[in-house]
Amino acid sequence: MTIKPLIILPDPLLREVSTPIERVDSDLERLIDDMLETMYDAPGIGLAAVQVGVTRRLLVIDVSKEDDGKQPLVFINPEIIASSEDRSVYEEGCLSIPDYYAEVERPASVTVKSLDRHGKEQVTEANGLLATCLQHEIDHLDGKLFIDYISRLKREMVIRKFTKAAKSKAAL
Ligand code: GNR
Ligand code: NI
Repeated sequence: MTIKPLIILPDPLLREVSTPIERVDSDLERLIDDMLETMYDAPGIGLAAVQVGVTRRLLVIDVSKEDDGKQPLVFINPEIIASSEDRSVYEEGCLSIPDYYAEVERPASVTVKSLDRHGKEQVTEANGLLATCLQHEIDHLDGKLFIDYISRLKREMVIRKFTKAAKSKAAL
């Protein structure tokens, strides 16, 4: 297994719409394992394939507490088929926007249809942190970031800061 480098803001890849996965084969299995290793190493509670440079509709999540051991979840071609009317607010962060956090309001519960790592259809009813994380990750597959939900002023400040950081890094 391999820890892959993370794609960081303002990389335009983060704004691409990822394409559906057509075959669950051994190459995909390897990508899933690399994504899980990359997520645990970061550490993060979720990771979309685009964050390791692969614009495919695949994400991994683990929202378990440390004491309960690892509980990796894999979602291939995930689709939100139902969302609750009631909302919840979480302080979100993103491995592609390191060290920036902001509160985001989203549906408190969602139902997600996807394929599991064996290509079998699964339906997941999520609430709490898992519901927020699933929505955050599925947004990535559509080129959307959590900073799209904050004020334009704050968003532009964050983008400017990361653009400057990328430029000074490139100049080295
Ligand atoms: O590690 C992560 N934590 C997190 C916290 C609140 C809401 C969403 C997330 S996802 C994030 C990892 C990440 O960037 N996934 O795309
Ligand atoms: Ni993210």
